[in-house]
Amino acid sequence: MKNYYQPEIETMPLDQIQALQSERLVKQVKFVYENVKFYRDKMDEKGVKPEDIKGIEDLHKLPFVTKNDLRDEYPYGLLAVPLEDCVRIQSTSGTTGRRVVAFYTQEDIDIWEECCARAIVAAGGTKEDVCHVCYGYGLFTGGPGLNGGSHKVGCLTLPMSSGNTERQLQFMTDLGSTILCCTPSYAANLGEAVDERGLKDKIKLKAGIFGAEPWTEGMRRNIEESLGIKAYDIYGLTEISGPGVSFECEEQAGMHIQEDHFIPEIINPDTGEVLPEGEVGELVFTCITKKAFPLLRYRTRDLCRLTRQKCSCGRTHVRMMKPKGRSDDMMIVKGVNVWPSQIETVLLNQGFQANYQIIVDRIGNHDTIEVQVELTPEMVEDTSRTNSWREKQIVAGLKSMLGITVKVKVVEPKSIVRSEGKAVRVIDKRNLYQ
Ligand code: DLL
Repeated sequence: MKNYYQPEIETMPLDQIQALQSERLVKQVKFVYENVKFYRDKMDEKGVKPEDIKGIEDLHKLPFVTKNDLRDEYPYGLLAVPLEDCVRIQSTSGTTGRRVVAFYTQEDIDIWEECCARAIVAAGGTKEDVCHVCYGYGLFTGGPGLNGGSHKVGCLTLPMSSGNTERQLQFMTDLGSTILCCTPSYAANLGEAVDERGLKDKIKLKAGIFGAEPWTEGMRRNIEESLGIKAYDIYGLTEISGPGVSFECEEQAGMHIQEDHFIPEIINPDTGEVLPEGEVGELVFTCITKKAFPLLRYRTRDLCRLTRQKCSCGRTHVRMMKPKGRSDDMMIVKGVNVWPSQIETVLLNQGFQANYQIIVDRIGNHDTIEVQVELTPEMVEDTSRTNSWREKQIVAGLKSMLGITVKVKVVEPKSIVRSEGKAVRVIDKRNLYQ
C-alpha cells in the first residue's frame, strides 16, 4: 500500500479554496432545498431562494440550524437522501432525553475518514505507524473516525476502545504503539499508569491525537512529559461528522479546519451577527460535501476565534484556536456531553422540583460529578421511602440518561441557596477553558 501523503488541497491558495467552497456551497444549497422539507420551509420563511446563494459571500443569508432543530426533527427530518442510501448512524447526547442521530452515506464516511487520516498525517503518521485507538467505539464518533483514518493512512490499527488500562498498556508495550488516540483526560491517566509501573522506557509512543473535550496547555505539557510524546489537539462534533473537522499540525498553534468540506463562521451568540476574523464568538459550520445529513450554518455553541495568519506547516486552511467555552451550559464530564437540562429532566420525572445543584470537579485525572437535590416537603413526610432509596433511584435514572455514574445527595427542603437572578445550577471547579 502506498504511503499516505498530504493532499494538495490542504496547501491550496486561499482564493482557490474559496472558489471551491463557493462552487460546492451553491450545489449543496440547491440539493438540500430540493431534498429536505425542513430547509425548504426555513428558507421560504426567510424569503431566500437557492438561486440567491451565488457563493460564500451569500452564506449569511441562510438561516441557522440549532441543536433544538435536530431534536424537533428527530430522527429522519434532516435526512437528505433515501434511507436505503445510508450505511451508518452515529449518535451523541441531546439537551434532554432525545439523542442526536447523524446519518452517513458511504461517501460521507469516506470523507470523514479522509479528514481523520489528514489529522494522523499532521501528527507525523505514516504506514509504518502502530495507531492505538482508545476513544470509545460504538455510537460515539471518536473510535470509528480515528479507526477509519488510521486505515486510510495504512497504519497498523489497534481498535482498543476505552477503558481497561492494564490491557491498553500490555498492547502498547507488546505491539509497540507509536500513535495514541484518546481523550486528553484518558491520556493523562495512561501517563500516570505508565509512570507508576515504570514503563516509560518500554513504550514507543511518539505522538498523541487528543480531543472530544476541552484541555489546557498545562495538561498538554503533563501528557507530553509523562508519555514522552508530542500531543496534538483534534476537534469535531457528531452533527458535522465527528473528529477531524479540524486538527493541529506540528506547530501546535490552533487547529486547521478542513475548508474543502466545512465552511466556518464566527458569530455573536446573542445577535447572530457574523464577526470579523480574530474575534471570539460562536463557531458555526456549513457542510459542503456531506450528503446524508448536511447541516448548513449549524451553531456548535463552542466559543473560539479563527486566524488566517500564515502557518509554517504550509497548510493554508484557517485555524481555530482552542475553544474558550460554550455559549450554552453543556459540560463534558468523563468524556460525555452533559446538559443540566438532562439532569433536570430525570429529577422532575422522579417527582423532585428544580431545586438542585451540580458540582463538577477533577481529582487527579478523574472527573467527579455530584448532584444535590432538595427533597420536597411531601417527600419528607412520606416515611415509606428512605433517602438512600431515593438517591439510588436518581443514580439509576441519571445513568440511563447520561451513561455515566453520578454521585447523588438528597438534601433538606430550602437548603440550596436561592439565587436572585439566574439560578446557578452548575459549579465546575475544573477550569478547563483557559
Ligand atoms: O467529541 C467528536 C470527537 C471525537 C472530537 C474524538 C475529537 C476527538 P461530540 O460527542 O458530538 O463529538 O461532542 C462535540 O465536544 O461541540 C465541543 O464542545 C467538544 N469538543 C470536541 N473536540 C474538542 C476539542 C466529539 N479538541 C463537542 N477541544 C464539541 C474542546 C472539544 N472541545
